[in-house]
Amino acid sequence: MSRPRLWITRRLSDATLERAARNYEVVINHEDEPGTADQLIAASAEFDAIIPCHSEHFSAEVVAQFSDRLKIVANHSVGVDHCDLPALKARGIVVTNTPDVLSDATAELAMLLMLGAARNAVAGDRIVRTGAWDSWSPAFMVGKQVTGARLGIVGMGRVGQAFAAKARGFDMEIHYYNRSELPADRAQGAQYHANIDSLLGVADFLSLHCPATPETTNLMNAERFARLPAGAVVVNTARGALVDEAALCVALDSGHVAAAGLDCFQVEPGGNPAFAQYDSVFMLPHIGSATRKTRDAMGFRALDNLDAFFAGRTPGDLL
Ligand code: 8YV
Repeated sequence: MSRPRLWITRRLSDATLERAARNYEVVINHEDEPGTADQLIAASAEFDAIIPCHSEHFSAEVVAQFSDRLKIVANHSVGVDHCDLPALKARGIVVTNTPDVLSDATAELAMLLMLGAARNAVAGDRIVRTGAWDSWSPAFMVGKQVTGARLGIVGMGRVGQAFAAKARGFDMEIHYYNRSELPADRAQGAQYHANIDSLLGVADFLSLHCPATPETTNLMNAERFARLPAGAVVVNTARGALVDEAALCVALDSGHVAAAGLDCFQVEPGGNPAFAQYDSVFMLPHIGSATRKTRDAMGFRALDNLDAFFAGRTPGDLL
């Protein structure tokens, strides 16, 4: 039997590409540019499977133009807000993602952003790097202490729990809002809030770990920023859609939000140039899961899902 034809839309890790080539007839997008709507539509006629990233958009409009050949979209991401799942399902196309394997890497980056935002990483790095550091005083670059502070986590799924585990190392008092309360063995002492407004009231540090859905779009708006304790620090490693960026600027201007650590933006790539004026905003370019170990694990997880599908089994991460 001929091997299934697989399109890999971006340059995945070498180990992933080597493994994929052993079992599939693979075409790799070596240019590493995001796949366009036209490319996706054309690929649906030429390939049995696609491994995309969050940079390829499977909108209902695109999926409606697919041919019948494409059988599975095995995402190389945990987030699937770039996929119209009902539209793909209606076409009989199987969709999978890569949960678990990126939780630690993303939680590490959330910790980096939280610490960097709280402790003047942007201004501190610049003043040393540019040779402008010419004085010192006890009042110089005084930040907000993380150790022992109250942390509010929105979305206590796999990444939220991994971040809580790391925050326990800083003796933080952990609170969370989630659709449902976690069993005690997974909550590990974190205090549940049945509604987000209750959580915001205690969140000296707030970290977002929920998916982007129509319900969570602009979850953090002007009203919700105002509910945070004065001087709160906000961290987002989930999706840019969760934050009303204009409202965050207003909250930063007033000082009500003291600082923010952002890996995700409403517009990607590119981010929001309005944040450049704030030394209190520590930014990274959507690299939460970008470690060598995690990239291999994400690629292998996507291939595990493909292998199961083509062996006639249900993929482990079927959505
Ligand atoms: C990835 C992510 O870098 O998995 C996700 O949802 O946002 C990131 O970890 C990206 O999606 C890779 O395709």
